[in-house]
Amino acid sequence: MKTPEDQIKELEEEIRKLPYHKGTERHIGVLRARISILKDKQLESQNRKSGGGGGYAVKKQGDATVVLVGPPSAGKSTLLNALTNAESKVAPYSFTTVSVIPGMMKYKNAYIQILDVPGLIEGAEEGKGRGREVLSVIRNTDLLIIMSDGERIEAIPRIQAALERNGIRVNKRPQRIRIKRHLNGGLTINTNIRQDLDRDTIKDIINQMGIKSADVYLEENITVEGLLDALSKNRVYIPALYVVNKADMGLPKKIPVELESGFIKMSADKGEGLAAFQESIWKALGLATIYLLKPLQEVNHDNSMVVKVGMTLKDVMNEIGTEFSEGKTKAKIWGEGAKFAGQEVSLETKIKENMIVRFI
Ligand SMILES: Nc1nc2c(ncn2[C@@H]2O[C@H](COP(=O)(O)OP(=O)(O)OP(=O)(O)O)[C@@H](O)[C@H]2O)c(=O)[nH]1
Ligand SMILES: [Mg+2]
Repeated sequence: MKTPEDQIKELEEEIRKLPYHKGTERHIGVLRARISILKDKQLESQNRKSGGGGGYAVKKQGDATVVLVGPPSAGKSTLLNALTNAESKVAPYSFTTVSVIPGMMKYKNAYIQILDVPGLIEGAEEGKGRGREVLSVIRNTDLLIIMSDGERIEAIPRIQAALERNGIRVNKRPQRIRIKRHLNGGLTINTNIRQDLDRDTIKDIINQMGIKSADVYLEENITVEGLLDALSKNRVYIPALYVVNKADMGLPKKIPVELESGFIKMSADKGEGLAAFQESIWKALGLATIYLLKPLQEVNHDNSMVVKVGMTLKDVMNEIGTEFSEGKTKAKIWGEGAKFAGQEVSLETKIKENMIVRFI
């Protein structure tokens, strides 16, 4: 019997041989759907094998979790030690770190957990070493730092590609596709937006993924990739920052396209660029600090709280103790976001970094 790996290889080979144009689009779409199903099955069985009791299971702690990945000797442990209380072994040879080392970074009242993981992602697909477990740690993080040095900058897109092959979408968002499944009635495709893909192609792909009856709403111009992602259970979407370490040794000569939108330079062992890096983490995680006042308290910065950008005052109220908010229906705000000191606002108001709030 053919293994799933063989089947995937055969299907990929078939796609490679086909020219891509309108006439083959539908057939290629179906083949890609079949590959997607096989890969999902692979991922599921690997996750089962590596799940439960693995030595890498690290409890998530703090306000958010960040994972450092990169090729061996990029300086991941050096960086972790510089930012946190951790003491991860640093050495001038590869694969020094062999398990997940957690550290806690305090920044602007927030506790951010940073995990230093072994440089095992490339090759993880072949089930090598404990790469599988590293991938499962990455799947559960809030932010990824992909780190290399100037000489090996191409390791960054290579690692990103390896993550993508494992269903981890880096710096992407899911396409806007909604699927309402039914027991019968066939497939209907609903959209107000011009689609590059034919309806028949879209229907064939959805059918191939095992959905025979559903109302499908396409709220943007979808791609085959986006559709397959929406139909798969295994996709995660993780924001990432790119870091080029060892800037003291020189910067890369050629910048890969993935990094054209920006990257962070630093020298972890000289402590250069670390403050800007911390601020980038804070922004990428969408964290903000607000200050809460008790009912009769004067304006002060005593009670800080770490929240997520985009939260409303009502969301904040639902997260805090009653001493600040019991029976309250509105709020007064000071500082950032307030038109004047003590402005009265509704609970639908969105928080801003450094806002001072009293519920009334
Ligand atoms: N020149 C220079 N060397 C650095 C810098 N940061 C780290 N190093 C050195 O690079 C080597 C590897 O650093 P580690 O922190 O052990 O690297 P790692 O990424 O944790 O490596 P593995 O655990 O093997 O994956 C050590 O000799 C560090 O002293 C830097 O900013 N500049
Ligand atoms: Mg290390």
